[in-house]
Amino acid sequence: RRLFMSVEVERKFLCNADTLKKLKEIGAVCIGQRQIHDQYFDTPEFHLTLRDMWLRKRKGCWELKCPTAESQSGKQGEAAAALCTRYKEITSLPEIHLRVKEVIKEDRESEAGFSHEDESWVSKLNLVCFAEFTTARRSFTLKEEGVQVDLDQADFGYHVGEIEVLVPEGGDEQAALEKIRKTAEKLGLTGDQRVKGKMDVYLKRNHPEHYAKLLSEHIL
Ligand code: V4E
Repeated sequence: RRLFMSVEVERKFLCNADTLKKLKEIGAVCIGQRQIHDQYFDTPEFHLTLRDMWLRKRKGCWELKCPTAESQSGKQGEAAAALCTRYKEITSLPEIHLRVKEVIKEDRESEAGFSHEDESWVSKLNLVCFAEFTTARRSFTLKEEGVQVDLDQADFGYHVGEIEVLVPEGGDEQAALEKIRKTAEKLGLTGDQRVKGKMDVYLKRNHPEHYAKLLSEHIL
């Protein structure tokens, strides 16, 4: 299970016909395959995503991914770190609600009788679902401690891999970056280009206006 609030350090990569073979060669062990259905929410004015905040419902649970102080790893770091993203993952609903409300501000007056029991907070904050898709994910663990590789196939036809390390709050993010760098090297990843995530491809196709806004603000 995910920790209450951890930082996910991640590097995406393009899969090819060799990826599975390579994973086996370096001793990666498949730990499962599952379908993930995600619904992403934002206001019609994009209050959240324009701040690089990603609110989603996955398997009936709310999750919020938001930038850390040093989310853009590579800005001052080495080139390999520039290929990684770092996001705080929040899974406590009261904490999610607090952060979302903070951003959307109270143009929308205070809600008397607020409760997490039902989902009225979603509509009260004018949050609507802007993206919904299902991903078939195969996950692998590596000998390198704490490193997981996911191979994702989204239902809209995009295939992407991720090397990720979850760092508990206050943990060593530099060590995580180093583990990811080593794993990428073992997998023979050569490209020095950032690889697009599923959302990037989804929005470009389905919501070009939203996509253009995020591009112009350097969020995607
Ligand atoms: C953070 C983010 C988004 C939310 C989805 O994150 P992502 O890691 O792409 O999805 P997924 O399904 O792999 O989540 P996990 O199961 O690992 O928690 S959508 C866009 N972003 C920002 C972003 C970015 N700017 N650049 C890259 C390479 N990735 C994500």
